[in-house]
Amino acid sequence: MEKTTTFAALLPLETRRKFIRLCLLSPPPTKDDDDENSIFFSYGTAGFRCNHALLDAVAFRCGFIAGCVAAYEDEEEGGGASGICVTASHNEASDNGLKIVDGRGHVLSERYESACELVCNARTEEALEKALDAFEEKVFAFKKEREKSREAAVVYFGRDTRESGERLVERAKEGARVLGEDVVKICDRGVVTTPMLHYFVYAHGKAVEAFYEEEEEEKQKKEGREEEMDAIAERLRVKVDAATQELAYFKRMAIGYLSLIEEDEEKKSHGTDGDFRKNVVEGLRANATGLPPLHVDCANGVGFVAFEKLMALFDVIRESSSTNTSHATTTTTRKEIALVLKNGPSDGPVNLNCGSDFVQKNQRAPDTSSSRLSFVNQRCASVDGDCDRLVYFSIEEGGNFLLCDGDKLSILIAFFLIEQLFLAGLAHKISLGIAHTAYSNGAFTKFCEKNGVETVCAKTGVKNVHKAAEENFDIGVYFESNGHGTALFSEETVELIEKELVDELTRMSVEQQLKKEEEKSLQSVILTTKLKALLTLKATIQTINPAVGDAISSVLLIEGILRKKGNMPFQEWHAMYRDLPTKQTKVKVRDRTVIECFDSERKCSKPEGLQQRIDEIIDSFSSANDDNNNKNMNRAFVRPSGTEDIVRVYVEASDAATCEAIAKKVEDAVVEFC
Ligand code: 16G
Ligand code: MG
Repeated sequence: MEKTTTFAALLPLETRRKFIRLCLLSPPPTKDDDDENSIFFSYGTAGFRCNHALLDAVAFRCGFIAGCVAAYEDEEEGGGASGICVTASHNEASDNGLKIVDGRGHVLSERYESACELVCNARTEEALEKALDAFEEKVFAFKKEREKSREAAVVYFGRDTRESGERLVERAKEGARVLGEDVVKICDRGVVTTPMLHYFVYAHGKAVEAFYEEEEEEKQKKEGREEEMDAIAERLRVKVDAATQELAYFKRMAIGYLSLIEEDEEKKSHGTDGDFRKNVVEGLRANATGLPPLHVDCANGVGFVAFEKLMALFDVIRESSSTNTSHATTTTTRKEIALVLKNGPSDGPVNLNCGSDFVQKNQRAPDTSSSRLSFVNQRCASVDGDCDRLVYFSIEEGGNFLLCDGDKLSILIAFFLIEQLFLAGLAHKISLGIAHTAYSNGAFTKFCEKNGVETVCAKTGVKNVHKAAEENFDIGVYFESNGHGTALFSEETVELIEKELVDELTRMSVEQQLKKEEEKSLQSVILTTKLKALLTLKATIQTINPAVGDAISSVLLIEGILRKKGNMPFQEWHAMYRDLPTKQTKVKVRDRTVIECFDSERKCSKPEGLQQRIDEIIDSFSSANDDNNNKNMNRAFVRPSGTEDIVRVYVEASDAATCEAIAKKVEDAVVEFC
C-alpha cells in the first residue's frame, strides 16, 4: 500500500504538544529517584507488566496509544475502535499490566511494539518527539486520509479484580482524552475478563460493518443532508452499543452452547427416534449417566464474577422457556450445565495458591483455605486471574492428580471437529490442524502423528500460536500447554459451512414436498446426518469467542463436546494418551537476553556452546539399555522468559527421576554459560 500522509499530519500539532507536555509532567519512575537509573518498561509477551506502583505513566501513555490506534489506524488494519485491558493475568496481586487490543479485537499487532516501548520509556521532550515520529514511521505507514465523516472512534476499557485496576484505568483514560472527545470516545466496561474486552472491540467492528452493509444505499441517498446523517449516526450508535454489552457476549455463547447440546436433549425426549440418531451418528456408548457438575477454580479473580453472570443468564433462559413451552417439566428441572464456582475475589488475593498457572505448573489442586479439600473426587477446571487460560483436572480416590492441560483440550476439540467435518462431508474441503508450542508434551505430538492430525510448533505466546493456527489451517485449533487457546475458523470456512447448511435445508425441503403424507412426520424429525453435523459446526462457531482464546467460552465448548460424546467421563478423556513426566524450573541469571533461540525455541544458538552442552547432557542420560524409542524421548530446552527476569528450563523424560536429574544439570549449564 502506498504511503500518502504522515502521522504528524494526522495527529494535530496541538494534540502532540499537549501529550508531550503531560508526559513531561509525570514521567515514568526511576530507581532511587535518580534519572540516570531509569527503569526500562519492556513490551513483554503480552504488553507491559510489573508492580502496579510503577505503571501510572505507562498507563497514561498506553491510553494515548490506544486512542491513536482507534482514531487514526485504517479500519482494515485494526482501527475504528481499540481496547485497553488493565490486568496482570496469572501474576501476583501486587502486579498489574496493560494490554492493548486492536480494532479487530486481537492483541495489538507486533509491528507496533517497538514504538510502544519508545513512547512508554521516553523521559525528555526530545525522546518523546522521536517516539512519536517512530509512530509515524511504523504505525501509520499504511494510513491514507482519515474520512471526515467518520464517527468518533471508541476506546474500550476493562480491568480485572486487582485493587490497583481502577486507578490505572483512570490514568489510561486520561491518556486517551488528550485526543479530544470529538476524536475518541471512552467506554469503560468496568471489571471484565480479558477475553470479554477483546470481544467488545471485535463486536464494535462487526456491528459497524454490518450497519454500513445494510444502510449503504440509504446513506448514499441522504448524503450531505445534515439532520439525516445525524439520525444515521444515532442509529449506528444504538446498534454498536447493544452489540458491545456484556449481555450480547454472554448470549452469543450461551445460545451457541444450547444449540450444541440440543440434539442430546431431543434424544432424551424422543425415545426410539433418539436411539436411532445415537446409533447412526455417534456409535453406541453404554452407561451415559450424565456428567457430574464441574467445579471451577476461578483463581480468586474476575472469572468468578463472569461465570456467575453466565449462570444467571442460563437461569433466565430456562425460566422463559418453561413459561413459553408446554414441556415445562423437562425444561425447568433440567440443568443444561452445572458449575460449582470456587475461589472468587473475596476468597483471597488473586492467583494465590490457586488458578490455572498454579495447578498446571505444580501439578496439584488449588490450595486455598476455602477450597483445599473441596476438589477431591470431583471433575474440576481452573482458570487464571483474567480468565483467558483453562485447564481441567481431577484427583482420584487415592490422591492421584490427573491434568488435562492445553494439549488435551486441543486433542478433544480437534477430534470432535474432524468427526463433524467427516459427517458433514466437508473433510476434503476444509483443512484442520493443531498449533502448539515447545512446551507441548512429546506424548501429545506423537499421539497426533499416530492419528494423522497435522501439527505445527510455534514460539511461546498467544500471538505466535494464534498466527501459526491462522496461517496453516482452515480450522486451526491451538492451545499452549498452560491453557491459552481456542479454535480459529477462517472466514471462508464459516461461509462454506453456512452455504452448505442452506443448500442442505433446501434439498431437504424439496424432498419433503415430494414425499407422501404418511412419511412426512418421520422425515421431519429425522434430520440427516449431514444436516446435524452442519448444525453442530455452526453451534461450535457460535460457542467460541471469535476474538481471542477465552476460558468461559472454552468451558462451554468442552462441556458441550463431552455431553455430545455421550457424557464422556474425565478419566476417559485423560487416558487418550499418557503424558511423559516433565519438569519446569526457573534460573536467575545476570542477563537473560544473552540467550537466543531458534526452531520455535526448542534450541538455542547463543550463548555459544550452551546447546552443545544440553545435547551432551541428554545423550549422557540415554544408556545402552534404552531402546531407540526411549532414547528419543528425553529432551530439554531453555528460553528467556518474556514476562519475568529469569530463564526457563523445560525437561521431558521417560521417568520423573531422570527429569529431575537432567533439569539440575541443565540449570547448572545455564548458570555457567549466562
Ligand atoms: C504470557 C502470554 C502466554 C505465554 C506466557 C509465557 C498472552 C496473552 N500471554 O502470559 O501466552 O505462554 O506469557 O510467559 O500472550 P514466559 O515468556 O514468561 O514464559
Ligand atoms: Mg491470562
